[in-house]
Amino acid sequence: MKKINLLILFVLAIVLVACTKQPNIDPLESAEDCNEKSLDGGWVCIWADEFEGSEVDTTKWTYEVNGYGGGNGELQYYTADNTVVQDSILSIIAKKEVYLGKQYTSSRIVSKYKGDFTYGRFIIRAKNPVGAGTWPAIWMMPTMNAYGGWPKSGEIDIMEYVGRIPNKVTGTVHTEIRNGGNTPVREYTLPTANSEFHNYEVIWEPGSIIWYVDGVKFNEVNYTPQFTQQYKYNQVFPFDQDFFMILNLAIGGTLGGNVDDSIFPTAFEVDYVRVYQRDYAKVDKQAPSKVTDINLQQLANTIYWKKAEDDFAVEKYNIYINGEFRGVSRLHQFTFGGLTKNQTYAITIEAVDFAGRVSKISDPFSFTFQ
Ligand SMILES: [Ca+2]
Ligand SMILES: [Ca+2]
Repeated sequence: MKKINLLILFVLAIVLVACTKQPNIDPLESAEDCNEKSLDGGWVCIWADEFEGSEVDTTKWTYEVNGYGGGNGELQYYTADNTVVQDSILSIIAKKEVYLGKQYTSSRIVSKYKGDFTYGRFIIRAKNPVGAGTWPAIWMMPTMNAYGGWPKSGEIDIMEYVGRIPNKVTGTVHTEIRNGGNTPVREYTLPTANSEFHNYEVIWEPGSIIWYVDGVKFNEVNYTPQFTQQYKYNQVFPFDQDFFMILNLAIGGTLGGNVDDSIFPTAFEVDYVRVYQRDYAKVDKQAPSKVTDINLQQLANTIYWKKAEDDFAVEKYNIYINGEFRGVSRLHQFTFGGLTKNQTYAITIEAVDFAGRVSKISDPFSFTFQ
């Protein structure tokens, strides 16, 4: 009898401990108008446009109307009239027509302030236009430019295509130091890029962006501070803020190149845009691992450490000085300010996942402020 009582107590204790470790976040609600509400791995569709109406849904998209040329010498004037929504497809149609000083018209729609996301899985099914001079893109820009104007706050190009190279698509990011010749662009060979619909996809998580075409991975960018010792994380990986979606069809410009005037009208067609986020309340079961390998970085008063392991993802790190909370970092680097010169401090760090589970505190790291 005594043994059984002890056993019951033991089981109750385990249940109690398990209950206190439940995530402190609510489950995600799926978007009603998304045609595929969940995907394996705990992904829930939180925002979508299936283009099932008869016009662009302006509760989700805004037309950017201008002849600015996108900063790339592009030749089109973007109007609010170069789109058609029919048979569950959005067509962005480029035309050869003189309009307000430009020789071509087209459209560009953005989800800014209507669909803004930090992290997630973005799946866009699209078919590229035919013809030299076309330059369609599925991409994302920062809503609030937390780290300054382009490219300091980043740009995520989910899919770019130019009609003069019809059998390839590309994916990349632009940041303050990953720009120009350092842009981590990768090509994916896709002979049917302009004749068939394909799924263009990005999975964006803290410190990581991965590109796929039809489920095949073709590019990956990770934040690894040991390789960029002289920079703050945001100069390398400013992707810890809201980004919005852009769908457009540019004509000519630096990447589009020479235009074949016999191709018009030509259309960039989009079947759907679906945005998924992980339902961490449901899938996350473990706290992150203890932070280890804290190091001084070349950049003054900056430390970095090994990214903590988690069953899904670490959302942030809490930084402590002499046991007192000092600040939060979204990535595995932190720059101190406002300390006393030449004084030595004991730094400890804990990792927190998206379910609010907290790691054990790190061993103290001795740090002298300069
Ligand atoms: Ca559709
Ligand atoms: Ca976890």
